[in-house]
Amino acid sequence: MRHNKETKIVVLGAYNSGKTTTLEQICHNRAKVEYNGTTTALDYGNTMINGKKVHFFGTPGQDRFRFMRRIVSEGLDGAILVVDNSKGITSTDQEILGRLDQFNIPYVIFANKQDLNSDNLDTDSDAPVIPTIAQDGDGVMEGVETLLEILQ
Ligand SMILES: Nc1nc2c(ncn2[C@@H]2O[C@H](COP(=O)(O)OP(=O)(O)O)[C@@H](O)[C@H]2O)c(=O)[nH]1
Ligand SMILES: [Mg+2]
Repeated sequence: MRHNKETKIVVLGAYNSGKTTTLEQICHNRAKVEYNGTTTALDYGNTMINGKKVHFFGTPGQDRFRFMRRIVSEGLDGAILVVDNSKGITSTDQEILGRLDQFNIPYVIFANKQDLNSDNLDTDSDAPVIPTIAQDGDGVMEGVETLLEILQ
């Protein structure tokens, strides 16, 4: 039951890119399902931004949980693709980018782990690329605000 003042954002990306860490930086109210420190089913959190409630859903990166990405991505307003900048765009990221573009879903790309590699991220996407260090919170809220501006 979603109120129309509420926004649903999905955090996507390859395994270990920093999705859960990003969500932890954004959200004050959180829930997650983990096994041995790895997201198995989903991450969820919400927060108020400029008087609006924004819901964030994280997804597992492993291929065996691909079906969860589809369920979690139902009815989304926008997406954040979290890329490990020390690895660049992986095949999982490429597949996600293809889907986002195909369905015209507004999104931003977080070029995460800038502390490990601060080179420009090489991508053929037109979406804004925001450099982040999720574990320190660097760039994260700026990136969320960039996405929310695109959604308006
Ligand atoms: N060096 C570095 N490590 C990070 C950064 N963000 C996340 N990590 C680490 O990367 C690992 C995977 O992060 P996690 O958020 O669990 O990734 P997920 O699988 O995408 O949810 C963890 O050990 C994090 O502490 C970052 O900006 N820099
Ligand atoms: Mg995770």
